[in-house]
Parts: sequence; structure tokens; C-alpha cells
Amino acid sequence: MLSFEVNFDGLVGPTHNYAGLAPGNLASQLHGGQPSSPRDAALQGLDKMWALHELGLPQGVLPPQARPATELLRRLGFVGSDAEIVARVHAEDPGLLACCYSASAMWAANSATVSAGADTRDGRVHFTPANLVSHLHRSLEAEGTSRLLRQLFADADHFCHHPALPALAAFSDEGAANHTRLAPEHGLRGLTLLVCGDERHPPKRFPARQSAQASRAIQRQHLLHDKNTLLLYQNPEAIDQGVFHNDVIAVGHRNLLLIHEQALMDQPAALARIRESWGDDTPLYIEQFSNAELPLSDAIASYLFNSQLVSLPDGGMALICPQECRNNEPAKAAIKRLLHGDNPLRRVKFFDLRQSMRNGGGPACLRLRVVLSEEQLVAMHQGVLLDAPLYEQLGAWIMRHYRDRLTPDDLRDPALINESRTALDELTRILQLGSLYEFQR
Ligand code: SUG
Repeated sequence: MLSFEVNFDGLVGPTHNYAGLAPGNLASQLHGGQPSSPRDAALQGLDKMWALHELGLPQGVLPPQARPATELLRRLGFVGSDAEIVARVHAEDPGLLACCYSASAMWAANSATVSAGADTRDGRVHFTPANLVSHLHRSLEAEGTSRLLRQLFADADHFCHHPALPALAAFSDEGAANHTRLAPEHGLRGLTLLVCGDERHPPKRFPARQSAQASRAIQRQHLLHDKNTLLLYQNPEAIDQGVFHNDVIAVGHRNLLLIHEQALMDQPAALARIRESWGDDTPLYIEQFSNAELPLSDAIASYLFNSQLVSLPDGGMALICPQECRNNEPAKAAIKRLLHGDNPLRRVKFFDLRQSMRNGGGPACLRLRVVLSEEQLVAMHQGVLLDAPLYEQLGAWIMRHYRDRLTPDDLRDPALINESRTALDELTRILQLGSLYEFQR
């Protein structure tokens, strides 16, 4: 049966800004307080989606979430009109207002963990929205993500939705950023790698954002076969140096895994387990990079491992890289070595995603991978699948509604509330999503 890996990219929302909300994510810390350009951010993301469509790959669009999340502020006891509440919170606690305005749902890799039907015991695609409890601004995403995924993948014969895990640090779940699927073909049983922190060896400076209990719960919920699922521990020293998700230090697709030598605890043993569990005649290629070849700081600065690996329709794979890899000598050399090595990689394409990168979100952060059979692809909501007319419409929509510049101080502007809602209201018509947002009900 024909199967596809569909990338669903988070469309950047109209309130994209730099608020320095994520300790442990060096880029977010570095750029907090600087002005952003929501318009450039959205166009950069859309251009990447279009480029993948042009490569012949199915590409989906996930709408932004409604911000400001005034429902949180009301829950915290603020009263009055939305504009009054925003003015008051800006005066009293601007950090809280920034959380409610964050466009962080754009990093769709963190939105959910998704297992392919070929890997689950009931043959359905399983979804668990991430609770993202490690950060307030991100924890606000879980509910909207759950609603959206249930709406896009509604057919219960093909799709199974689980609730987000309990909103507690012990179950901290950051979605697919810590999930890698290796498989000989999209439609064949694959190997699921669940990467998480090891509470016996916690990092010293920054938190491990994926807990082992969460990963184990997902393994059970998704009916994954034990012998095809590996729980692997992140190297706490790498977390302390800024590797806040596994997708900052490794990327895997089908039978190719790119990984820095400092990604995992006891990495030689972890890689040996991966090779043993692979169990297929198709060769598995693991390209490991030493710290001498690619210092961890360069891996983080260039975001090489946050590239997307995709299969081209005419065979071979392409690496979808952030342009920062072009200006980083060790990353450039690493790409050259990959292109000349014995592995399926054939092409590299560079993208300007600077707006997202400044908040620590590269190409792979922006997408959620969903492996679908032909039948499942037809069964999902078609309005979010990118084609030429939708690409044109979205580009014009961004130009009509998005500001060119936004500073943290602009968040107090009451006009931004309605501006964002008007934009999203129109978007639900473009994507044929009905009344997706609470403010539309
Ligand atoms: O959760 N940044 C996001 C970036 C997420 C990247 N995703 C993956 N690696 N998959 C985060 O740290 C910064 C927001 C701010 O500072 O304004 C932020 O939330």
C-alpha cells in the first residue's frame, strides 16, 4: 500500500514576538526583547512549505492558535473587557501578557506525538497532543492542538486521539521533537525512538523537557510494539549546553539517522540497540558527528540537526537546512561529508527561517510529521493540504493582516486583539475549518 509522510507546518501567527520565554533555549534567551516581524516570519514559513510541495511532497498547514489567550487571564482573576484586561496585565505583569501573546504553536514538532498505523497494534494513526507543561506559554497550546487534530483527522476508523497527559512535571511531554521513526518504507513497520530525560541523571542548569514517564505512557497509549520501540536517554550535559529537545541534536527519517556524538547517554550502547532492533534487510545508515568535527556549540548555532530529512519522489533524500548552516564552517563541512558519504542523502536546500530561528525554531521544529496511507490521506480534512491556489491565498492573507514589526511593548496595543481575531476568522474560511476558535462561537 502506498504511504506518505506528510509534513504539517505551523503557520506563524500574527503575534509572533521575542519575549525570552524559554530558558535553556539559547536563541530565545538571546533575542528576548528585540523587535520581530510577524509578516516575514509567516512568509518564510510559507515559502518552506511551498518548496516542499514543489519537491513533490504532500504538505499540510496547521493554523495558528488564537492569541492573546485571554481565557488564561480571566482564569487568573482579571476582569473587564479583553482590552481592559490586556492593559492591566501589561502594567502589572508584562511577562504574563507575553505568555498569552506567544505564537509558539508555530513549532508544530512540539504539538503532538503521532504514530503511524504501520507501527500500532490496531493499524490506526494515534495522536497525543503534548501537554508542554515546562513553560506556561507553551502549556496554553495543548487544548487548541487537541481540538484541531480531532477536527483534521476525524474518521475514527483511521485515527485515534488520546487526551494530553496529566499537566504535571512528572509527565512533561514536548511531542514529536523527541520522537524519531526509522523505517525501511513509510508504510512498513518501523522503529520508534522515544528520547527523554533520565531523572537519575538530571541536568544541572536547564530542565529536561521530556519525561520518561510521558514517553512510556505514549508507548502504551499508541499501542506500539515493545520490540519496535526504544526509550533512550538524553545526555544531560548537552541539555545544559542548550540542547533543549532531541531534534536540536539528531534527525532521522526512514533508514537514515544523523546524530551528534553527545546526543544520548552511553551513546555507543544506544546506537547498538538501534542497530539490533532495526531487523530489516534494508541497510540502516547512522551518520554520527564527533565533537571534534562539529563542536556542539556549532551544532546548536547552525541548527544542522534541526534540518528536515525528506524522501524525494525520484529516490534519494534531501536535507532541508536553515541558512545558518551555510555560514558555519563545521556545519558546512559536515554537510559536504554527508553528501559524499555512503547514505541516501542526495540534495541539500537552504532556507531563510531567521524569524523562527531567533526563537530557537528551525525547519524541523516547524513541522509535525504524519505518516498516512493513501486511504488515510483521503480520509483527513482536505482544506489544509497545500496546493498552488492555497499558497497564493495564504500569501495574500498574510500581506493583508500581518504587521511588519512587533516589539514586546506593542503587545499592550488593544488593536492587536481584534487584528489577530479578524485574521484568524478569515483563515478558517480559507482552510474550510468552520468555527475552530473559541472567539468564533
Ligand atoms: O519551546 N521557543 C520554543 C522553540 C521550540 C523549538 N522546537 C523544537 N526544537 N522542536 C521553545 O523553546 C521562545 C518564545 C519566546 O521566547 O518568545 C520559544 O518558546
